[in-house]
Amino acid sequence: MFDPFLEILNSSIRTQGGEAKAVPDGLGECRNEEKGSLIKSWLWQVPGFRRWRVSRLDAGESLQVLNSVAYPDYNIDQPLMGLDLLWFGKGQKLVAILDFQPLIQDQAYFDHHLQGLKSLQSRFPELNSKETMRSFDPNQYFSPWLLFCRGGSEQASSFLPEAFSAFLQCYWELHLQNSQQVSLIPAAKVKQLQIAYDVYNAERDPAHGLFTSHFGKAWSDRFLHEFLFPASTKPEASLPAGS
Ligand code: BLA
Repeated sequence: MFDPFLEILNSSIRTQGGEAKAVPDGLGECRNEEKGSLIKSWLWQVPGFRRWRVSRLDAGESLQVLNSVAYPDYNIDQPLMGLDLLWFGKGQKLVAILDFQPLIQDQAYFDHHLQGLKSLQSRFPELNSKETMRSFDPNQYFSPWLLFCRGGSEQASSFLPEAFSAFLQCYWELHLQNSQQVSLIPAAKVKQLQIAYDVYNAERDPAHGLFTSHFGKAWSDRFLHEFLFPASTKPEASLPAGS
């Protein structure tokens, strides 16, 4: 269901000079024949970004996911680009989250980086739902104007395609602006904050159970710590032996 979105994302990355990079061994693709599920991931080298990852989970009618995070270079203090589109076939439920994920929760930083996103939120009121978050803290790494909706299939086909393209366009514009000016947050601090993002998200990621049920614990642990959030602590380093 999200293949057109994946196509738009990958081709927009290419247009910006993105080049595909190797995904760590064994993590680029994993299949569960019994469940008919396949997860595929891509890594991109994009000018101005130190890392851009994309993953797509296709479990047929039952589950579809498109997930991506872009980490700007450390000398650019702009928010990370985060998107998570999910379709659960059983309940015919769409969950769509598109955000410029701020490094810090600070009004001046918001004013500087989030004007575009703010106007997108008013352009697409359907994505303005004041949903409560169950796993995450909305005040950590989410912006006040994140585009968020829980809905059904009509939402996925009506406004979401247009909102998705507009969102990407807006993020590229922000990136262009930021590439031409000096960051307010020093690079060493940006690095620290991006690492903290990975640590926080590896702890909270609501997808880990889902990955485990499809692809097993060993693969899912590696995927979480080596691909999704590589700056997070490796599980063997943080857990007591034997746990
Ligand atoms: C929620 N994301 C979820 C859920 C799942 C995933 C299973 C719970 C669904 C629900 O709330 O009904 C799935 N997350 C994934 C998958 C990957 C992943 C498959 O990382 C990886 C391939 N999540 C992100 C990013 C954002 C994000 C980048 O990975 C930011 C835009 C947001 N996901 C996000 C939010 C929720 C969510 C806000 C709702 C969680 C909550 O209610 O607290």
